[in-house]
Amino acid sequence: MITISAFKWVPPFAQGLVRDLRVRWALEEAGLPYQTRLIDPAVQSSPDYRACQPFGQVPMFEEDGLVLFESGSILLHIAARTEALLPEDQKERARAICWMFAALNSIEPFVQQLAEIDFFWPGQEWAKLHRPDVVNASQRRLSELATWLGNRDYLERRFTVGDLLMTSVLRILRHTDLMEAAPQLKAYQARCEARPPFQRALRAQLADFDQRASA
Ligand SMILES: N[C@@H](CCC(=O)N[C@@H](CS)C(=O)NCC(=O)O)C(=O)O
Repeated sequence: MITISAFKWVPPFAQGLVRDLRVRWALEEAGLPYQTRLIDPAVQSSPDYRACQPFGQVPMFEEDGLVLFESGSILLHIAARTEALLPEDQKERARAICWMFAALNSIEPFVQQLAEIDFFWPGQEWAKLHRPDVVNASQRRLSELATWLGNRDYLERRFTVGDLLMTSVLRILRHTDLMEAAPQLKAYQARCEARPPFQRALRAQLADFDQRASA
């Protein structure tokens, strides 16, 4: 049985964003059952957990003695097991993986910086000064992504793990109005999030937080 780590609880601003969500989504798309290891800050810093996830973060993936960390690598490992996430055609496969890297390396650093400024450093003078530059950089990347997308339904011919990861990254902007300037990108995100596997994954993450809240 696959085990993934997730947080026992996070504040509302982070619920529905924590990176185990993208792994749950991939597992749902692949039809692979999993269980969660719910952790708290004490576990995060424990030697036992650090042996699985060197940075003490979530998500961590474990199956049959194989332990993986970094959501991108976990997604690639899951996607390689199903045509539902990675096409069999070698060129299409390579393009899907290309979009995974684009999501992680060309979009996420900007939107993550913005989220950190807004959630972790609000009111700090340096953050107020730096924020407009981060907004501009994020907007530029969104506009470039929207241009690529054009009238396509997905980043390539069909839904792949590249879309799953890109959508997961775009969600980080949900507290802003940045997506309003790119209606086709917003529609793309909505199209991917309407998939039943995403809805199941989201419900599962939120249910784990509810479980802790009612404990
Ligand atoms: N690059 C890592 C980032 C993981 C990450 O930032 N996880 C967050 C939750 S979304 C976390 O565990 N934060 C707590 C910490 O960094 O101590 C990945 O994609 O897996």
